[in-house]
Amino acid sequence: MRWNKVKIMPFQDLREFIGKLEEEKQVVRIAEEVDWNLEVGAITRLCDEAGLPAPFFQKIKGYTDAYRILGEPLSNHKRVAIAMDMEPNSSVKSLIEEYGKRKRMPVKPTRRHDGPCKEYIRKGKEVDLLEFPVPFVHEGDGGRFIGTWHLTICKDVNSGWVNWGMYRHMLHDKNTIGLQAGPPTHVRRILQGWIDKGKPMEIAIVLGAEPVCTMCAAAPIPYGVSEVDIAGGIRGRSVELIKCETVDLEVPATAEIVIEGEVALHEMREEGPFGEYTGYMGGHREQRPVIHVNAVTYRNHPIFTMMNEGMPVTGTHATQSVTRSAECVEMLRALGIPATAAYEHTHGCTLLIVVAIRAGQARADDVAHAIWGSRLGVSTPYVIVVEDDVDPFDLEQVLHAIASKCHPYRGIVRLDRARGHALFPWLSRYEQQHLLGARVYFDCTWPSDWAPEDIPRKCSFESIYPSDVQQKALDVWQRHGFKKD
Ligand SMILES: Cc1cc2nc3c(=O)[nH]c(=O)nc-3n(C[C@H](O)[C@H](O)[C@H](O)COP(=O)(O)O)c2cc1C
Ligand SMILES: [Mn+2]
Repeated sequence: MRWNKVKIMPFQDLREFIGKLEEEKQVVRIAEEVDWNLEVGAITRLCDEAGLPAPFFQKIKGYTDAYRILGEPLSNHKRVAIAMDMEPNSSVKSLIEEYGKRKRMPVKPTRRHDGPCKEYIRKGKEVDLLEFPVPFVHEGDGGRFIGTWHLTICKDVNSGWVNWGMYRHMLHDKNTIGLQAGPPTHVRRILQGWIDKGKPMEIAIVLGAEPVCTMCAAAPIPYGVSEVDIAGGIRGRSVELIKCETVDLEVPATAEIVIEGEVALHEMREEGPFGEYTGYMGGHREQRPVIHVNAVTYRNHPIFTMMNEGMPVTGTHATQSVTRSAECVEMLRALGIPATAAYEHTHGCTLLIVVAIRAGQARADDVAHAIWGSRLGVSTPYVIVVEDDVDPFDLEQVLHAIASKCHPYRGIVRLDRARGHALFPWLSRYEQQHLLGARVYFDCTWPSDWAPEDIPRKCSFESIYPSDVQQKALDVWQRHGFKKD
């Protein structure tokens, strides 16, 4: 199979990736003029709702055709597979396995002194973010959003470790933007370190990096582990970095747009809400940190990237379902828990994960608590644990396991007073503000104290008939023109 080939051919930049998407009919150039105010949003939302190619807008109202927008770059598993140089029709299971395999071989970045992201440099008073066609995405958003599909880069002020993440950025005006990032995120912890030292935090926001970098920025990688090295591993080649102009940070050299700035020390501004990854408007309008922009650098004819979150939630979760499922299996196995597979279904919108474990060799409570104790688990309050006769990717099998193996009282274990998240839709406003959440796991494993003969035997073709009888049945059906796949 093509994706088992040893050599990966990574994309050097977003433009090469768009070229490949064009070959695979996964992008459509939209030549007619569209308005950044809601029209770009409506077209991108329909793209996710109807499973359409990524819209590549060539002409935005009020802007020359030098400024373009690419919507939904990685909003289905086909485009994720293409980004990873895999067969476009690869199953999500194989994407997860391949991501897991490649991330075990991280590759350190290399440095460049010159790169396309420096074709235009605007500093100080020359900075005008309204130069870019920043979209007003959903009716009801708190403003135009400049950061919806990007990398946010900052550095731990004490250790020098560099973090890549993705946190929404609302545009306030021509040189200030917002930051919305809850306590589980690394930027939040790093920002606290700078505040404790009394220094404004340096930050860089990158739009239109080569696609794997952006995917890895949003992956739940532990504190202290470098997302840039993981991105190098997934690409099979180092990421090329270049120094920023005004902050002591480095960014991918082939990026389309780089925004450099500082998070003001004692200044907050109203930010939000925004149509969110849960499929609802989220993040009430509240006082949130402010970034003062010192410089913007960009390529000739820059391509602004964006992701329209909403319901159905397939867009954002095309990448999240891959990276988070792979991270979960790796984390459980590192703890000695024999997880055979895990899948964070796209419509669980990162709140729900299904984990399969070897029957009789692990306990559901260990699985749930390991997940909740990890970087991944803070945003995943629903855990469903099945045994390895159930395929966690198959929702019908998972539903059957819940109905047939999970005791309605003892099998559903609830935890009150667990950490919540400001964007969990089922929390009250007060609970969202104070991060007062709850968690639950569904134990769909047979109780360990049941005698083997008391465990109900599954009554399926493969489990109930001897192999010679199975073969006979297959032969009979085949002679009648039917095949079991
Ligand atoms: C499209 C998209 C938008 C996101 N927006 C936010 C956000 O606004 N705030 C936030 O805290 N996390 C957001 N996330 C999730 C974080 O990127 C994710 O938790 C990531 O692990 C953060 O990186 P970190 O672990 O290095 O902090 C978003 C993810 C995606 C894919
Ligand atoms: Mn991180």
